[in-house]
Amino acid sequence: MNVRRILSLAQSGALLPYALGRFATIRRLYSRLNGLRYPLDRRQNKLAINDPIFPQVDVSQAVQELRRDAVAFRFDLPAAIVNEICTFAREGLCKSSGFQGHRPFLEIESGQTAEGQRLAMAEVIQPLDCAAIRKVVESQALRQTCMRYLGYQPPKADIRLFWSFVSNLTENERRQQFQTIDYHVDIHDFNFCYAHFYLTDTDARSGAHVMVRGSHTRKPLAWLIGSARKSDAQIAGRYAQEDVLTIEGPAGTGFLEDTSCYHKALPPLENKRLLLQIRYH
Ligand SMILES: O=C(O)CCC(=O)C(=O)O
Repeated sequence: MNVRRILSLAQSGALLPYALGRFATIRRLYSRLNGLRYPLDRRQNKLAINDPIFPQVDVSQAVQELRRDAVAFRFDLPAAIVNEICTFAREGLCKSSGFQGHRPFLEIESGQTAEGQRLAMAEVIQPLDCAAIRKVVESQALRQTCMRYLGYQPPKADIRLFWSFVSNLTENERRQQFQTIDYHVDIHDFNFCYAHFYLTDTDARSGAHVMVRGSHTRKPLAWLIGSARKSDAQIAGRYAQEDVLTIEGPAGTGFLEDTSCYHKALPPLENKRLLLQIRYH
């Protein structure tokens, strides 16, 4: 890591989590301390959760799956919510590292600006202006699962709604636009739990998310120090093929993930992807 990156992490207050958040013991300790500040509401454990968005979710089972695999499935969104978010995203303004300011999605939906700048991604601004997104963020099934997994009521939820475009950008050009096409672990905070929702049909040719099951707790000691990124060859040499999951699914497919596991995004080759990402921490 270069000096500029260290300084920018220090300025944003993320240096300590970057250095220490990768150690499971530190994360556990942080959870304990946060549990005092934002205590679990244990009465809620006993109440049946009647979540209108995720009636299918069994919170205890989801927590177990997160602990074991770093991923819990079945958080699929109803079609009405998917449609509302898609309409919002199509009508919205976007920001991107590929242009200054904001542009309507409809001007860049081809993955290129009018000036010919090719785009890896564009983020829809002010996602909380969408009522359907607010409902998802506040969903009890989602919050309860994250809360029980983390051991405290997560005080923050960061929301990103973003398009990943089909384009012939090189891998390096994608990296320059901050597309996470390399395996990495997230270490911007001590502890976190992510919810991901595909809003477009997604498969390996349209930007699927790839993760290594169980790698949140199974990392070689040497990998805990230094770069958070790993190459495909390093991952293939370390983890069983059957633990590398390419998560495909129709629009609405949702899953929770402890992104201290190794994960990455595949660059879309045939269709663009719209993803809603919520980081509870
Ligand atoms: O876009 C994706 O599927 C992955 C996103 C990711 O890797 C991240 O936000 O850390």
